[in-house]
Amino acid sequence: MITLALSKGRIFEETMPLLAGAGIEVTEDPETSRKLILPTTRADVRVVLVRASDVPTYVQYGGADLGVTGLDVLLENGNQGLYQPLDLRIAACRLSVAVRADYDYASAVKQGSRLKVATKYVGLARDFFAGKGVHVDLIKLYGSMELAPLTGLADAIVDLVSTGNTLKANQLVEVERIMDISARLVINQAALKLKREAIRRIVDAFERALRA
Ligand code: PRT
Ligand code: MG
Repeated sequence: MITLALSKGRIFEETMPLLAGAGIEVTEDPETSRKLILPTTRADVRVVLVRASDVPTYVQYGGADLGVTGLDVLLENGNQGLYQPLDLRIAACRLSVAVRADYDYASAVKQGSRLKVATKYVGLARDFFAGKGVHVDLIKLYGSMELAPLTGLADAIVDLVSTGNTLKANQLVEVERIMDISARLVINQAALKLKREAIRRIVDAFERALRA
């Protein structure tokens, strides 16, 4: 049995077309089903649904053989012991700094002001601002980062942006692009050895789908 860890939402939806090429289709809709283990059209492959930030943990400790997770999650939470053979180029976005449209970020940076930055990505934000020599007070949030500058909780946020619509709807502007993000295939090292053939077939299917 091969167990693939996915998170509901964009990762699940954008992974499905890549699996279809291997004849793997999930036979239940994760949005309506309450099951956390979903069967597929291949008797030897199942999907487990976990929180996006839990995918690397499941794969690292063998709760799943492989998984699909954002580069943001891998870089922020560590990726020890995970084999990462493929950039799947799905769930694409960028990690950016955003501020209120009326906040003069460039001047604040130039003057050496201490910035209050709210983010879920404390590690990535710390590295980024340290690299620029900007002093920051980091405020850890678990969601709705966009609210922080609007309420005075922070001067800036570090968050993922894809269309930019969420920023726009909240009168925020993107002032720096930290890095491009996409989803990666991750594989448990032991599974790679013990279930080599079965995993190889799935990786091949992903590769074919990427080339197509
Ligand atoms: O939602 P939950 O708390 O369970 O977990 P999650 O937010 O980590 O999961 P999910 O499914 O939202 O995201 C999974 C992965 O998708 C992330 O780890 C990223 O690698 C990737 N991804 C791609 C995104 C986005 N695009 C994205 N736009 N993740 C989140 N967003 C959010 C962003 O945080 C912001 O709030 O969407 C909003 C901005 O979108 P636009 O289109 O308005 O710019
Ligand atoms: Mg989300």
